[in-house]
This record gives sequence, C-alpha cells and structure tokens, in this order.
Amino acid sequence: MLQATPGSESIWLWIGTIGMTLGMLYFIARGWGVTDKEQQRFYVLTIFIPATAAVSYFAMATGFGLTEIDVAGETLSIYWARYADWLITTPLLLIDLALLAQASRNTIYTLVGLDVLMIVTGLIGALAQTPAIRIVWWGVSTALLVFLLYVLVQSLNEAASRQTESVRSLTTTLRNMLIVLWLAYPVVWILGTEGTIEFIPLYVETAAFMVLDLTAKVGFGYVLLRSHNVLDEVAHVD
Ligand code: RET
Repeated sequence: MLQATPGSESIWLWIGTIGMTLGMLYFIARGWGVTDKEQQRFYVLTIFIPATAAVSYFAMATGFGLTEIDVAGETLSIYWARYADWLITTPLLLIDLALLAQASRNTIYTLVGLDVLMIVTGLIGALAQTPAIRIVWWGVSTALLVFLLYVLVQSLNEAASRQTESVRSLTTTLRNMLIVLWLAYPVVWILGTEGTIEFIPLYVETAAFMVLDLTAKVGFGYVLLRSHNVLDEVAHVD
C-alpha cells in the first residue's frame, strides 16, 4: 500500500494516541474491582473503544494509516486508518447505548448495519478519484447517518420507557451527546480535505477529528461508566 509521511498535523495524531491510551487505562482502572457480570459488560465494551482508537492514532501518527489519492490533478492526503477505527468503535458505542436502554436485538442489528454501511460508503468516498463521485458517496453516507439517528431516537424512546427514571435520563444524555457529536463528522469531512474544497486545511481538520473522537469515545465512556448505581438498575430491571 502506498504510504506517505505525515506533515505538521502529526502533533494532533500524537495527542490523540496519548489521549486514547490514557482513556483506556482510566476505564481499565475504574473497572478493575467491578465484579457484577452485567456491569462488566459495559466495561468490556467501553475499554475496547479507546483501545482500538489508540492503535489507529498510532498508525496514523507514524504514517502507516496515511495514503495519497489523486483527485482531478491534485494530491490529497487521506488518513484511511480512521475508517478502520470507526468501523469497529462506532458499532461498540451504539451497542453500549442500546444495552443501556435494553433495546431489542433487532434494533441493535439495524443500528449496527446502518452504521457499518455509513462508514464503508464514507471510506469509498474518501478514496474515490472524481470530485463529483466523492460528493455522491458523502451524500449516501450522510443519509445513512440521518436514518440511523432517526432509528436510534425512535427505538431508544420505546425501549427506555420500560426503564427506571435514572436509566432513562442517562440514556437521554448519552443519546443527545451522540447525536450532536456524530453530526459534526460529515461537516468536517465535506469542509475539509476530503470534500476537495479544502475550506478547512488538513492541519485543522486533523485537530477537529481528534477532539471529536476523544469526546465521542472517552467523554461518552466517562459519562456512561461514572454512573455505577444507574448501571446496576439496568441489570436488575426485567
Ligand atoms: C464520514 C464520511 C462522510 C459522511 C459521514 C461520515 C460519518 C462519520 C461518523 C463518524 C463517527 C465517528 C465516531 C468516532 C469515535 O468515537 C464517515 C465522515 C456521515 C458519524 C463517533
């Protein structure tokens, strides 16, 4: 695979690597003494989220996760390793939230299916060589995201209505965080180097994705895991 050398944006990739590693260590330390099997589920899922991202950020910072694509006579630096990270971690985030709300298996499969298609179509868009085709893939991926968020709101409302008040309120907080953060990704993509207008230069785009990734993974995980008493209630409803 064609590898390239990261430019000055690598500072953000190193910060991302360190942030994800610290997040992972923090979740491991928090979960160490947890013996309740149901609570452990949330820890297992939530620990693998920053762990996967730490690997991806390290790969990007060292140039492995970077390739160059020629688009209409211009060379774009594309960090493809992001998509490998997102392909694994975004389903884990959705499963975390769906388990909290005790959504049905079919809901989980639907959310994960839409999510995987969203990331794969985004990756194809990032690697496509014709500007118009890139935008079409972005449109497809964004439509999948909007549909995913719609299904998420509908199904969580329904599932959470069977939960206790505190589980419902934690579900709503996390759901709102997820909606706001996830909607920012297609915006950064289309305004950044991937969207070819390069309204946002690669240096700023890399910083923006790093802040979004840290908040959507470590911030989200922190809010979920800090509420032990609430996680207990999830386990004991039924
Ligand atoms: C892409 C491509 C352009 C269109 C859309 C995208 C959506 C990406 C999302 C990523 C979420 C990542 C998270 C990562 C870490 O925690 C792929 C940028 C819609 C929603 C939450």
